[in-house]
Amino acid sequence: MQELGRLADLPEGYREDLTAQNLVPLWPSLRSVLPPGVPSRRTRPTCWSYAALRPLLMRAGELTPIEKAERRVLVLANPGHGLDKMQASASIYLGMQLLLPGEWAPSHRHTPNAVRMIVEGEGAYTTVDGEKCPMSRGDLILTPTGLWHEHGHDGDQPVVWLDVLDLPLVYYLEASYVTEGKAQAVTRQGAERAYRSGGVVPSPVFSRTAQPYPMLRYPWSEARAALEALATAEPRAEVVQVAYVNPETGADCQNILGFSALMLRPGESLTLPARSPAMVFHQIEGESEILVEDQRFRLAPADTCCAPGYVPVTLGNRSGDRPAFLFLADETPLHKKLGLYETRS
Ligand code: GTQ
Repeated sequence: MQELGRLADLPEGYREDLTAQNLVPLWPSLRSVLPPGVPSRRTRPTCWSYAALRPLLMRAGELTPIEKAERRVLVLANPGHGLDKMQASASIYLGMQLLLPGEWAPSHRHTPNAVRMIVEGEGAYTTVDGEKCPMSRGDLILTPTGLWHEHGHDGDQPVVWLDVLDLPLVYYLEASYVTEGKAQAVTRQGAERAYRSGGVVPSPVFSRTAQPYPMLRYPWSEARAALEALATAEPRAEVVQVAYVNPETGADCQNILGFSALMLRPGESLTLPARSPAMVFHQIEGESEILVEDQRFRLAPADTCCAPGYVPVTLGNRSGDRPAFLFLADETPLHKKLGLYETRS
């Protein structure tokens, strides 16, 4: 590839004349914005240990009352982007949120989409668009763009969940903002039960209007059972994985990030091919090993790691007699909508 002229090759006076007119020569930067073959990625393979994070999160509970935090969150920041950027990948934000018994995180709504993956504790709930969603380990709860949400806690132990947002992307687009609200009236509960039966969904013919987000809560007991059933029904399936979808359309459950759960059979190891989107892995149950570039992460329950796009990722179950369950978040819906999605072999 042809070497291009550098900034230093240009006379200083000329450079100053360009700057004075808010002009920049492309050629000294062309190879950095359009690198050959593979994009440059700031996203570094990074792992966050729950055992290391948990005491720091509990300490935040002592140091900062909920009224002074609104959302008491420690952000899982990728050092490749700079910790102050608070992002795990180009489009993914991750945070561990703590709610103590009796606390309330007030209602608001914002443009970025969020989901919560419940990590520990019982008795908390989040109310999304009037629907009260109880939180238990492994449940996935959606908070799509623009929907009111607040978190409460009637239990007696700390509750922790992992927030996954497309905040870095929406912020980059200069489209990120919040609106504060007042406590919501609960108008629904258990709406996800309408989608529980295999292959049938509530008929839209008479009374229902198409809802963009018909299902807000995906109980782990159901997703786990689906994975086990899939492993049994298709014992030779290369990957035992289920996607969290809009049950009325079968499409991704949110617009920008995609979510799935994956089961590694006892002793199983598999390689996901290199694909353009960055990915996040969170260990729900069991123990995994994850190989990304030159990094080897050993995940225990509640550990979380991320991988940049365009590299293969090898997943292994560290146990020979128990399955391992992972929650995955990635940028696939976004890449597909933008026409950027690629798989490489
Ligand atoms: O719980 O609404 O981690 O608004 C970041 C921003 C959580 C939330 C985060 C938020 C929330």
